[in-house]
Amino acid sequence: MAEALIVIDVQKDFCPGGALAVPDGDAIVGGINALMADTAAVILTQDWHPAGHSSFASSHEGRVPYDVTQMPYGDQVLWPDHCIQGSIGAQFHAELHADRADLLLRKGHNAAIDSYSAFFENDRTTPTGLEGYLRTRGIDRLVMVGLALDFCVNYSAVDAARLGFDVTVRRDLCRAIDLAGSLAAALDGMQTAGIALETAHG
Ligand code: VGL
Ligand code: ZN
Repeated sequence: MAEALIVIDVQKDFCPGGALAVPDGDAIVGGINALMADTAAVILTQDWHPAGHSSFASSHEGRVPYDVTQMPYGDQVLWPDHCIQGSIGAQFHAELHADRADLLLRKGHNAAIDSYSAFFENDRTTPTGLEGYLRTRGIDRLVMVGLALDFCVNYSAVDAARLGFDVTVRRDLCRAIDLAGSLAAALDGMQTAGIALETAHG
């Protein structure tokens, strides 16, 4: 069985100067390029929201970014408008070697449900199709890197572990938003899920 590298949401809007900038988000690009050059199977995910997406604070009267609201599927943080389909902010970081990828997986295109995870939308049941893609390629081990460690990387890693993949998160190739303790909670949750948190591989 084989290993894949999953590069989560290394997009302009999540880097300094972007709409939902993760502190130091661009500092990981060089390391990710090096790791991509070293891994046989590479998948990039791309947050890809329609304008007016339900995860945007601007879609909710009287709400501001980083408020938490109740959705039919549970709590949802309301974000600044970000990664709108076709926008500059939705593009991969200019220095990311995106040409190296076998698969680009877009997520968050359903206006009614956010999708942090590369595997399921935030209802934790609507699949993106990535599980089937990996299994049919005979991939059972995943290394994850990218943005943001406490949201999309965390959800993707926990879902992957739940699906039975062997998951390693390269912490040094991730950066976090860290909203109201979200980083500590994410690290805790990933550890509990049996995910290996490493700062170097191999
Ligand atoms: C993300 C918040 C909203 C992420 C995506 O990539 O971690 N965070 N959309
Ligand atoms: Zn998003």
